[in-house]
Amino acid sequence: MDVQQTLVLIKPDGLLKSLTGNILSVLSETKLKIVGAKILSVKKELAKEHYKELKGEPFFDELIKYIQGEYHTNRVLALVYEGENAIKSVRHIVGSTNPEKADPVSIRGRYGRITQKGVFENAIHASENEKEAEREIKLWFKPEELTSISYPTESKEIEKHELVWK
Ligand code: IDP
Ligand code: MG
Repeated sequence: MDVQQTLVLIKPDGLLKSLTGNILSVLSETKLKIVGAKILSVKKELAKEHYKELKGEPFFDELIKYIQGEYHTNRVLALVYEGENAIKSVRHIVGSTNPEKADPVSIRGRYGRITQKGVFENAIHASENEKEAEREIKLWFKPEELTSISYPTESKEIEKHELVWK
């Protein structure tokens, strides 16, 4: 089995409920290593791009609000895990999408819930397959933000304004 990378997001409900430590402990059981980590506030553009395959679902608008933190806190912890069979191992420990159907000892089974908002609050996101993992890692992280780079890169001059310390 190949060494893979997978994207994990601790969603705003996970952060609001102070579940970060608990979730990271469960993930550490996989023995995978973290090769990228950052906390961020998710812009609408990123939210829509991340969930673009679900456009048209009845819960899509709520899902975009949910990941942007409109129901909880505007923070998401994004991580990249690396190791053998990383994608399936993480998905297994994360559990089913619907937290009420998820194995009770999976992360979503333990910490997720269904509310009246129309979207499952399931605490965590994990890439579904290799294609999605590549797309999502490239969407959420720059190569320089990862300690291990598994996709081709190129050097490009980028002119832009960014916020710097005064
Ligand atoms: P996944 O997160 O297990 O890969 P997806 O089908 O990709 O599941 O859906 C993305 C997210 O959208 C889910 O994690 C959940 O928060 C929400 N979601 C998916 N299906 C439903 C549904 O049927 N009702 C409400 N929310 C849903
Ligand atoms: Mg998915």
